[in-house]
Amino acid sequence: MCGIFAYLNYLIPKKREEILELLVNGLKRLEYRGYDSAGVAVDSAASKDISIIKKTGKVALLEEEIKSRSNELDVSGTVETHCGIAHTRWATHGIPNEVNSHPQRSDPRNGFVVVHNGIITNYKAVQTFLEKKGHVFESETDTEIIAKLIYHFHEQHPNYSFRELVENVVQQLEGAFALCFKSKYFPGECVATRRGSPLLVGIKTATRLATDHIPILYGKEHRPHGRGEFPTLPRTGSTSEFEPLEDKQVEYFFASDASAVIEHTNRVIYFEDDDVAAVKNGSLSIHRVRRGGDDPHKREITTLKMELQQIMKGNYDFFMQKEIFEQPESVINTMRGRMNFENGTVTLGGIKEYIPEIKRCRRLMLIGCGTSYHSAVATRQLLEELTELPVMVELASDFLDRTTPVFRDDVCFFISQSGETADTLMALRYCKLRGALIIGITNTVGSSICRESHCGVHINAGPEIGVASTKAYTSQFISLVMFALVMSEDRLSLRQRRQEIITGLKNLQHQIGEVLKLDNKVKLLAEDLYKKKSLLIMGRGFNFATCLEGALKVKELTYMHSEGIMAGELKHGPLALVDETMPVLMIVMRDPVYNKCMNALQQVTARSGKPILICEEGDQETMSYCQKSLEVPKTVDCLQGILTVIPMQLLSFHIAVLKGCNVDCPRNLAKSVTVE
Ligand code: G6Q
Ligand code: GLU
Repeated sequence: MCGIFAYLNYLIPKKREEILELLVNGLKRLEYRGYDSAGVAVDSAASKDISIIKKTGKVALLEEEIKSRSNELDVSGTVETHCGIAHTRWATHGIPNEVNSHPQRSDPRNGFVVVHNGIITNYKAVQTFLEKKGHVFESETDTEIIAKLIYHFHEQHPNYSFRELVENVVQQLEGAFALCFKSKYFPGECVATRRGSPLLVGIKTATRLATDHIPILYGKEHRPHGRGEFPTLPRTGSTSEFEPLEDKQVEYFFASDASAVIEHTNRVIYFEDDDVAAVKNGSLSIHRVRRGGDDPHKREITTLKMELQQIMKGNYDFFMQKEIFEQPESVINTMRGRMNFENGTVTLGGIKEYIPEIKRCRRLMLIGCGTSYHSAVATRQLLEELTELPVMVELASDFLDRTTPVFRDDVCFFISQSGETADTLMALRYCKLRGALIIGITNTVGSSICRESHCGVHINAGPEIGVASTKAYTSQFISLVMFALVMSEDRLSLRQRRQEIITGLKNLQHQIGEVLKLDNKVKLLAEDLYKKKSLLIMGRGFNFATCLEGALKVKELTYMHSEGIMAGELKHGPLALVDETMPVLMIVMRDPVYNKCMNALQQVTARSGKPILICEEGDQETMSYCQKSLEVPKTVDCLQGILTVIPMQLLSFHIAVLKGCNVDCPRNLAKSVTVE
């Protein structure tokens, strides 16, 4: 949800000013993840102490604060070896304010400072314990216990290394976390760890790295003993830290995701849950306390292919706008190497081996949140048609609330742009525990959902930075369509149907381009709508998901009430909302439910409603019922939702701009929802 960024330079002289700039820039790269406050901790100039600078609100405010304190921070001074940690917070415990911002500290002298992403569920018990020991808490966060607990262990075991102290701390923590620690007792060192929240490290050296992996060092099994006291782990002793480098000069960049690291290095290691990574004397080591059955012996260093420009705005004013207009390319990227339009075959490399098993399953379950859930709604009908299997579509949170029965012969899809959504991830673990086959559909290589799935499909939509999901939706949609095609490849009776879908996919890029040409027309509609209080969006069949997704876009971006209404439900309640003042948008395509949609249209106009229509290009007859319409090219019915959702993305975008809303970071929302 929030962002962690830490920078360690070893034997590379840097001005404090450069270090602070680097930390702030790292945070700027992570801004898109959503946050409410920010902070950094660096070595203080005058003494061995640590300076913490925190600010509620945007990173730019933190930057100003740092500038205003440049004398005190001695920004022109140079340090050869230094560790700085930084954070953007999205509050879960305690309101967004400076005291609650991170880094959190162990004591007024800043002995240990920590940044945290996630939630510690047992913080109350730890806090009570520490209060009894005389620790005085200053914030309302769950995080503060972490800083104080490490201090407590340090006082108990002054000989323990920084890494050993952190290992002891994480033994006591329940919940989800990614953590980065800094300490005045261990200058120039950094320790980072994760469980449930993402974290990686980028490594930069002047010469090539001497290795492509870091071995994992395992500690002894922890057997808790004692009451009331926190038992500590036996010392692992002076394990010789692995030295991966030929050249001792090195820089490390710890971050929640690669966007903050890529401008410095493309060599990264994604940490796994319970890895404790420590940098000491310029060397990185990765420890795990326990050795499980199939634990690997090393963590590979991955070379990232992502370019920085991919995550910048390009020629657009907003990331969301850029991402909407990227869809002709992103849909192609999703299909690249998978769709063979020449011979009409589809290959999904990531799940290929599992197809026979999937074909034998009892049912398909599609699970996700928000927009990702809508992509499941959008493709359910086609999946039912082409697989002839029962298909359940579930919101992850509700699925977990119901403790839904899941069986070994179920196939469960977890759809998530970020791959880190807590509810989706927990639903995944729930299903995995019950023996179901787990398929991840994500846009983030190396994300938790990716790693924990048995197999999966990367939607390859490229980084999506606008909080409102757009190109990820159309790519998720296409991924699921391709899956349906794979499942039906040997069905003679479906040959024609499959062929029309494959042709539809082939033409999509061009057709999306055509839909995007509606931009100006949509903008004019937005001018009519932006002062209204509400917008009802109606449709059914293959286009019902567009109504839900369109309404979600309008809500999140414009703060205007909007509702996606199943046209078949109109008479059962929503029709009461309709009068001459209520804005209504209706999707009416020449598909099998056309006549039913027309009935709904007439019910609306009979109540003096003046619906805006999204219909097929050139459908004069349907357009004659409405004053305003947007014509989109016709494609095969099951793909039409891709073309009808784009005007909705544009509409919500233009309304948001006209209302002066923050398009890329709508209030109260975050890109990656790593809490329940
Ligand atoms: C929509 C939002 C949101 C998102 C969910 C699920 O515009 O981005 O609804 O789709 O929070 O996120 P993931 O797809 O990353 O799991
Ligand atoms: N739970 C912590 C807090 O409220 C961290 C939240 C976050 O992930 O930013 O401070």
